[in-house]
Amino acid sequence: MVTNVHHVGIAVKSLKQAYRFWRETLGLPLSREAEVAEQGVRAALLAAGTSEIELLEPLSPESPVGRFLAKRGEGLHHICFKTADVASDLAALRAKGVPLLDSVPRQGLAGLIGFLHPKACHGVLVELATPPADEGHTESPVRFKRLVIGSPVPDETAKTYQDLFGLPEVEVNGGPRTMLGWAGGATLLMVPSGEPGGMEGLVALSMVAPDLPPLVARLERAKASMLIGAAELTVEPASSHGVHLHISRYHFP
Ligand code: CMX
Repeated sequence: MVTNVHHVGIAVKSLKQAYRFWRETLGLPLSREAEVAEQGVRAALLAAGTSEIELLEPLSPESPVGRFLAKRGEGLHHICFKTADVASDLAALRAKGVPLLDSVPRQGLAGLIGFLHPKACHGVLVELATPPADEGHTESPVRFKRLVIGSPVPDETAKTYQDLFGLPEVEVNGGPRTMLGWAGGATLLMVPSGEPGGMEGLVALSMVAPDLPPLVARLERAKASMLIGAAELTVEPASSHGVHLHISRYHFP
């Protein structure tokens, strides 16, 4: 039913501050920015390969993102899957008894959207979006690759995502992990929550930068805390608005 990861939402205190890292340092181009008053946010979509990163600044501490920041601080907030017909997908999920926050679609920054309740997806907030037909594609120097989800029961979690969204399984090298998504494209990796130190839900974002040296130079100029390897780097959450961020030259593994 879903055809790609449309975007990954990140809750931030201030869009202006977050732009310094996500736009200026990583180089992700701004697709659009707008206030979504009904959601209590000012949101910005930044191009990241065939998916996007959505930065969310709360308009008030009482809004859903304001409460999220107060409770958990800045960081990964939700995942949004692209679908051709959000209205019929929400109706099908409702008919299956899946807990929804929106039973009919409404207008969001990503197009027509609807949220499932986090309890539908093992504590992860999932959005479905049908973007406008004229949504363009902007090239970006760093691309979305994978989202890592920590779960005490990774197999069960993967099964839920397969059942609800029809996500195909991508083969990985054994172990207690399951990867779902599109071979060569966006994927979700379900790992036992013990691996990321007991963290459950959205725990890390993995991206690809085929031309790594200029990115490393920009990160160094921005004084980002990071570990640098030969073909990859890991940015500390303190430098990337609460996100455990891994960037590699290669799409695989
Ligand atoms: N991901 C996972 N769980 C979340 C969450 C998130 N982003 N936000 C809140 N929760 C969890 C809380 O941790 C809490 O869990 P526990 O009961 O285990 O402690 C539970 O949901 C209730 O949290 P709360 O702060 O007491 O309740 P809220 O009133 O904030 O309700 C939720 C939570 C998910 C229903 C609400 O945040 C919501 O409606 N979100 C959807 C809309 C949204 O996030 N809009 C912003 C995005 C805009 C856009 O993309 O257009």
